[in-house]
Amino acid sequence: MGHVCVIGLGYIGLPTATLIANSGFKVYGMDPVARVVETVNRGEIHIVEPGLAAYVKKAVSSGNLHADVKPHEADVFILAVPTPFKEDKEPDLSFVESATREIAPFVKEGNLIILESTSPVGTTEKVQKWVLEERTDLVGKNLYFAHCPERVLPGKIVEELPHNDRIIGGIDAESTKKTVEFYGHFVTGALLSTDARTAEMAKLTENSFRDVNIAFANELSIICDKLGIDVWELIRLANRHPRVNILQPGPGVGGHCIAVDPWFIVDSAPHEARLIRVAREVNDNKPHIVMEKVYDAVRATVHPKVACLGLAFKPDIDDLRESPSLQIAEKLAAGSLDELLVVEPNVHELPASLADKKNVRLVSLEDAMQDANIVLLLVDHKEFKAMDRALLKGKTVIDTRGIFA
Ligand code: SAJ
Repeated sequence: MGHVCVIGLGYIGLPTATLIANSGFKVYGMDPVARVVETVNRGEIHIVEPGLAAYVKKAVSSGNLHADVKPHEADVFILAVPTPFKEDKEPDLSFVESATREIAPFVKEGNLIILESTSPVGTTEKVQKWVLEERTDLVGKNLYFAHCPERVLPGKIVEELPHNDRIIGGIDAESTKKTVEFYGHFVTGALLSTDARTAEMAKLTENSFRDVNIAFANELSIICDKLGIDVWELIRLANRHPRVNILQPGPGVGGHCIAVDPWFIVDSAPHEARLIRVAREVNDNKPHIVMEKVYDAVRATVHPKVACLGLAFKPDIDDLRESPSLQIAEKLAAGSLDELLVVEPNVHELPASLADKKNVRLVSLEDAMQDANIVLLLVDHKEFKAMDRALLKGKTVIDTRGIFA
């Protein structure tokens, strides 16, 4: 079977490299961080993702997965590097560009180069341009380029990766065909052919669709607060209509995808993407609305003691990155509160941004319920859903996820 080089061993690159290795390919994983490379080569993982550890161990011990800080010659190259945005919300393609220029010396005629990173429209064409700038000797030779965006849900990556349908868009028909053939070796979901620009836009569209729909729910929650209506009951009732399916309001939108990708569309079409931009603004503003509610409660309470339930960006995971709940806890900790109790069943210690604050303590749910008189529910973790509601008696409860309703 062929050789594959996967660039970037993060949340997408590592599971992808592992899946391909466990399907019989020889895979060279490349990551610039030496610690990541050493960890993977020991058959261990540096990220938290259910089921991934055993999967990586199997791939490494079979000899099919080996990591290095440098790329390796291969038949197929997969780019799975971050695509964040800059201060002004402009896409930052510097990781894609540097990874592309780094693999260029290893590329041979007939190779297939696949971009998996979520990217603005036109990026796959740029990858082709960057390779040919580095390798003028390959101009006019057969090289294949395609975009195949990842679509897995953090927390369910190992489960979803082989089964999800994939969108595959090449820069030409031959590139699309070769990429479909390649993914057919390890993906059982449907492989849907299109062109590179449509594939890029499809991924951005999926996450923007979710963002706009969450913004709708978040805006409803703000309107309902003003009108004295229970938004959770409202949504439950409205969703009984056969063609209505409103998502759930929350303290804001976290993670590294949904809060980022819509900006790539806004950047490409700033005058046209009006709804998509406003949705982002509504969701980004939600943590501030939650903070205002907490401050109202603090002002109305003698000796206020606030307990934050949850820091993760969504339920039952330990991922605190880009989490609106963490953002809220950090702001509260920086304020004038004497004591902020934090309950996060999925971590053993506070993140650095809270650990150095004298007024913050990571406590058990029981201790928080004992001590706090203001309870701020931020994440619908299973432990909180199962909690005895009687413990909330006499406390001011701010429930951003509607689990106590
Ligand atoms: N959220 C709400 N209300 C909801 C649903 C979600 O407030 O009704 C919040 C969550 O609490 C979280 C944020 O939105 O803070 C995002 O969570 P998520 O579960 O919607 O999505 P992610 O970021 O974990 O993964 C998304 C997925 N995309 C879609 O569902 C369209 C996943 O399939 C993508 O692969 C992933 O982004 C990605 O990597 O792009």
